[in-house]
Amino acid sequence: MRIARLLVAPLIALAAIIIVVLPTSPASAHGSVINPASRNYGCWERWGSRFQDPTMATQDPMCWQAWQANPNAMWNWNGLYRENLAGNHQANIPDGQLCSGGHAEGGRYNSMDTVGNWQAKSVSTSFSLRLQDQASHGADYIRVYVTRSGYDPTTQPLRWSDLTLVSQIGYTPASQWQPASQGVQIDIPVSVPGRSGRAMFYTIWQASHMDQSYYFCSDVNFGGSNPTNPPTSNPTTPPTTTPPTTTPPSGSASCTAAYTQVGAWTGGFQADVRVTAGSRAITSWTVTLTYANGAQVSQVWNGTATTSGSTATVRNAGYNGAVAAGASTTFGLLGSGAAATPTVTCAAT
Ligand SMILES: [Cu+2]
Repeated sequence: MRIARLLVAPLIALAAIIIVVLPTSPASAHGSVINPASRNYGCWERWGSRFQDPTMATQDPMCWQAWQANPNAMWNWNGLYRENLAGNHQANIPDGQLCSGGHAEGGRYNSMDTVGNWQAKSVSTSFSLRLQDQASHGADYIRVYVTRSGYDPTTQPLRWSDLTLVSQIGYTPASQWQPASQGVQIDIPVSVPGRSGRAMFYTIWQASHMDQSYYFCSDVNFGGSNPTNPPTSNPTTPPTTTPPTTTPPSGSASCTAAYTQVGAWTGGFQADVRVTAGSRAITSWTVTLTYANGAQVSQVWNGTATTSGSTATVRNAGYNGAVAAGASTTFGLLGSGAAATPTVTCAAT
């Protein structure tokens, strides 16, 4: 008896350690639209094994900003849900926040709302959308919406008014879904005749085990061809890897920064900033942005930011500080407040 207890206690401790050390696969419950992949499932699928690879910044910049914002949004690709909304999805999820489920899970998924050129799956105008339910929750209902013609997901935040319901299923317990490698999956036929070009599918999955509702943005390209991933043909040399010139420096290190707003919506905006080295190569840069109207920088990628009220100081990331004379690199940002053009300064070493 006593010997057994002595043996069991260390075993329990060891088991606890093992559980803590092995969180590599996504949390076991829940699910996602896996085809066409939801934004975070796609980023996890494409980059999960090399999420710190800086080539992602140029090959798949929307995934890059998402990984920079919060890697847990990808590791937990199956956890983008809200609870107890009683079916009032529109009332609880503001325009511009649809892809994060209205800042679900304390904001873990906010980067899903970032407007930009997310990788889009090429699909025909008639196909089946697949939802994987790892925990066999089943569905009270699943609703699939498509964005209206003319909506451009690369430049416009998603609003409820952009969506048209194109397919839905009613109460379907997990026993009626197909078996999957983990849990069950279901294919929902979708037909949108006449569509072409970029669009987004928005799927609401109301799970059956409790009032738990899931929200998925899937980027598609009707009739397009799928890029190989990562692109292997004709890679562009990212400015971040341009080696500094070896000619002796002339003059002092300097840089300029050009600010371009790339999207704006109620209460927020997105911008790119291009940093260009002066007449000699630089090894680091610091850009200061000040918004006179009180807007604030809330998120930065390809740089690290410190903010003080409406002033943000953005320093280069580890991989894009070195810029050859006359060459440039860019970083991106999300702001909160009304869009405005800030005063911009650039300093280099
Ligand atoms: Cu679940």
